[in-house]
Amino acid sequence: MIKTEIQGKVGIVSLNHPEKLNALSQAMVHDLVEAFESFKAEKIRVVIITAEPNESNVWSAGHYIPELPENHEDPLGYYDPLEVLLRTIQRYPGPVITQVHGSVWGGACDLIMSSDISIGDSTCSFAITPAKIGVPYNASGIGHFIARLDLNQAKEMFFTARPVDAAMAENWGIVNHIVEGDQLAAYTMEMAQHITTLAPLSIEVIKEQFRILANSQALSADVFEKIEGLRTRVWESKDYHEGIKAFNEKRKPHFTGE
Ligand code: YXS
Repeated sequence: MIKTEIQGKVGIVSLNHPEKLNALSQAMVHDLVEAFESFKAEKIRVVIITAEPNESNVWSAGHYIPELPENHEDPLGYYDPLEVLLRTIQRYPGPVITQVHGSVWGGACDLIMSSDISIGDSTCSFAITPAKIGVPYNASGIGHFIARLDLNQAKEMFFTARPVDAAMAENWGIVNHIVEGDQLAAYTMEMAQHITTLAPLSIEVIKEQFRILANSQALSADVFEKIEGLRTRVWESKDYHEGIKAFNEKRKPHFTGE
């Protein structure tokens, strides 16, 4: 489901499941986490995540919806495979760059926010979609958006679930740069190769400090339990099941707030 390649000290991992628009299934996430582990063992300094092109021009359709649990379980719990992948990216001991051609949906948008640098072309767009499906998004995920965006921009993304286009994404800082489509891979690789010429330990430790400082908002146990209680109401709701059912039946969901 993925392709991997190494160029010097740069690892490239490419999402490659066109039939399901690179939706982040457990199987694909497993392969991705394994690729990161093997890059780490080989002391790869920078990882680029990209996607093989598909007819729908989708970089990734997000969480693999048929795998969202319907048995009264948290759909985005700490050990959900996608959550494990996001932490793997954030804890990788070198920068992870996302190279984006096409649209990015749901959990894949969180993956972009969890990467260190993003570079896109004019086709890229970004939508965070829990409100389309009835998913109680988790606190760590919301934190990834707050760390990257202004609060009002993050709220607009979550409340409308609409794609943010390339120009707006550059303006808001979802991506660092928008470049011409035919320059995208070369531009990204040049940046990655340049980073590999700099001091490895310095970069590794700075990245870890960014991660710690971005997460430094302390939550009391009481507040954390309140958040979990609020979210439980959502995954136990009729709307959550309706969102998944509607996707499977290829129709618009009918939400009632129950
Ligand atoms: O019917 P077949 O077997 O050909 O499969 C279709 C789709 O069912 C499948 N597919 C997916 N399968 C599992 N999980 C997905 N997320 C997913 N998305 C698509 O791929 C085949 C081709 O899709 P199709 O026919 O709809 O392609 P299209 O070109 O007409 O439309 C492309 C999209 C991206 C606009 C459309 O596929 C779409 O809206 N997909 C869902 C995007 C989305 O809302 N993703 C969020 C997933 S849930 C998630 O990530 C979090 C839990 S949350 O929402 O909370 O952030």
